[in-house]
Amino acid sequence: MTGPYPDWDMADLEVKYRVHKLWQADDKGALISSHAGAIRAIATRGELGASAALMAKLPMLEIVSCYGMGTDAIDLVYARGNGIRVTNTPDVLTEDVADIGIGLLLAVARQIPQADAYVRDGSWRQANMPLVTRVYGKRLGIVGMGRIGKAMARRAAAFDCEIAYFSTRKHDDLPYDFVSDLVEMARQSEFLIVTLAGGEGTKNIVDAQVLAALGPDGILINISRGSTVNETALLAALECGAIKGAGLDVFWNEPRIDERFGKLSNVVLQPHHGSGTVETRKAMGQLVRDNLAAHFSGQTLLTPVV
Ligand code: 8YV
Repeated sequence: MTGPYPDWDMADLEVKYRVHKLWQADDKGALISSHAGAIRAIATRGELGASAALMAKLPMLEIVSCYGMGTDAIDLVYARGNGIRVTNTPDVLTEDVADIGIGLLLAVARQIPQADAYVRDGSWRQANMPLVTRVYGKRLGIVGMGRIGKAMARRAAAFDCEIAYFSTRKHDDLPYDFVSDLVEMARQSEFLIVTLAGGEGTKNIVDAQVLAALGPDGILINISRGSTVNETALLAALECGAIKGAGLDVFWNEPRIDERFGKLSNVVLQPHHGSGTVETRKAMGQLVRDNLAAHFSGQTLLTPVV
């Protein structure tokens, strides 16, 4: 295991397998080399993944089971080329991640954290709080129209938002406006919600030009991967008011994020916690364990990626 899972998963895994805990080892290289000939599976987390260098050290490796939907941190090319199966945890986390997308949007636009502080610190006794931004009925652009993008759109529809999306293709079955140019969609949107998968193909896709098009009244929400947004451009835009605000669940260099975020008053920050509910994490852990069990009993994998 590259990182810890909740106790209910650890307990089950430790009964069924001989578990080596990479995150606890002082000398990770020594732990890997001393068990390299025996390790047949890696249980990893979305943000930790499995590099080609790690997999190459494990000649008996058969499967990487990821506790997460995103497999951008797993070298899928290496896995494919070396007959290593890869599984992830799609579907079970979709609704929770979309929930936090809406939560962040409301928190930033309606300034819920600031309003909470306003009540607590007694400012309300002196004056009414300054007015905030409406969410209902606004123009909302969704970047990426996969499972989470669709779940986000369903929620935004309940707020009577006008919904557009940018995606690799038009989805004829969806009633939302397809915009093939991301800058153009940002120009048309008051809120931009990033739900894309991470990886090389989407790296820094939200760049300075997209943020400039979103403009000084625009709000950016990122519930996908930090890599999809050019963070240098985002920090600059937030600091100078080129966009109004941002709600961010994901960052570059998690968990040691850029300290400039903490100094901004127009952001609401989350510790990569979109899927972080007890209910979803239980389902994710179950799926990791079920995929491993299926593999080792010769059954079909439940959610194969490779
Ligand atoms: C993390 C995620 O995996 O599903 C994903 O792709 O990024 C998250 O659900 C989660 O934090 C567990 O590591």
